[in-house]
Amino acid sequence: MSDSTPGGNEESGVVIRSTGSWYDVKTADDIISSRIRGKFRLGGSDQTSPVVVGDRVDIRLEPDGTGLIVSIHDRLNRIVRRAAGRKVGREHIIMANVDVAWIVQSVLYPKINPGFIDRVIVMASLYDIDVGIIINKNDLIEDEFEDAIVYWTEVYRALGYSVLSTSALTGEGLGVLTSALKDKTSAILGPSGVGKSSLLNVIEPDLNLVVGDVSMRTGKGTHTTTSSTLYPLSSGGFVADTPGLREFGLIDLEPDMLSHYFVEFDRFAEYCHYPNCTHDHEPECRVKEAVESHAIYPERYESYLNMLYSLRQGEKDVGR
Ligand SMILES: Nc1nc2c(ncn2[C@@H]2O[C@H](COP(=O)(O)OP(=O)(O)O)[C@@H](O)[C@H]2O)c(=O)[nH]1
Ligand SMILES: [Mg+2]
Ligand SMILES: [Zn+2]
Repeated sequence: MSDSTPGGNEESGVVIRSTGSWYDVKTADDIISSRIRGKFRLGGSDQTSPVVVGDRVDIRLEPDGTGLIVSIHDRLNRIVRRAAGRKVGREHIIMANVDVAWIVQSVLYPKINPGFIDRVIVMASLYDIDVGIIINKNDLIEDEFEDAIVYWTEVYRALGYSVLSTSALTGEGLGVLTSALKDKTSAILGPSGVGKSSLLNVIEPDLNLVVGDVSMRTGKGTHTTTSSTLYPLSSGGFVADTPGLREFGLIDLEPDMLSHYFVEFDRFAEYCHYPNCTHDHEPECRVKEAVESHAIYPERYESYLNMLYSLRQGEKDVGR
């Protein structure tokens, strides 16, 4: 993708913020406000923006101190979802070059949504991005739903994902999260209101991110973070606060391939009668048998079917 190598007045850096027409590029010792060269486009791709947060770029330094992005390095991976609204069918890249995707959920306001977790896990696995789960607002746990929180924690731990129990209010679990973020590039993903910005404010107080109210009527957060931004961490590494994702539409995935991204299905799927079994209606399906015998969590199977059906319909109505 590079059409030039950094020379005398060129430097390489990472895009840490995008405002639409300007991009903040962090170089070795500066942050340079940069534009994109007029005709410069990523070859033939169908994206909402050619340069995204996390991209490694080469910039040419202009006499006025701004930069001109002249090339984008190949992306290792990306976090992408099907764009919602009028741009349905197009992809919306949330961030590029991610080491770990942390899925944030909360105990209450809004309550935990395993369907969302499963969708992000599938997307991240598709691009070989490690996944962790944060269940925030653990200060709000009360007897009546404690069992549910314990249950979901067990489900995802049993699948091999780390699950952190945190509170931005009391600071619980934040030492573990801080160590997990060190020296990595991490994306913090989740719906509005779960406490993404609040968690980052505790970990890195200088960030002063705006924290939103949660509507008492709908239990949903307000969208205060409108685009992804990468923040350098004082202990090393970068973390991205991302806009609240109400829905997470899958893209780049054929329905037949979906079950490969449900890690616990694999060891049963290889014995299904039909080699291309989708574990839906087919007879002699070992995955369905495993669900019946509780060797696979029924909620994960339900989530799988929801995703399978929406992928088959081309995700016309993106699941929550
Ligand atoms: N009780 C409690 N409230 C929290 C916690 N974390 C965030 N909140 C509140 O949840 C609301 C949304 O927080 P915010 O950080 O803006 O969420 P974001 O939309 O995910 O970035 C705010 O009113 C926060 O004060 C927590 O751990 N416990
Ligand atoms: Mg926020
Ligand atoms: Zn099957």
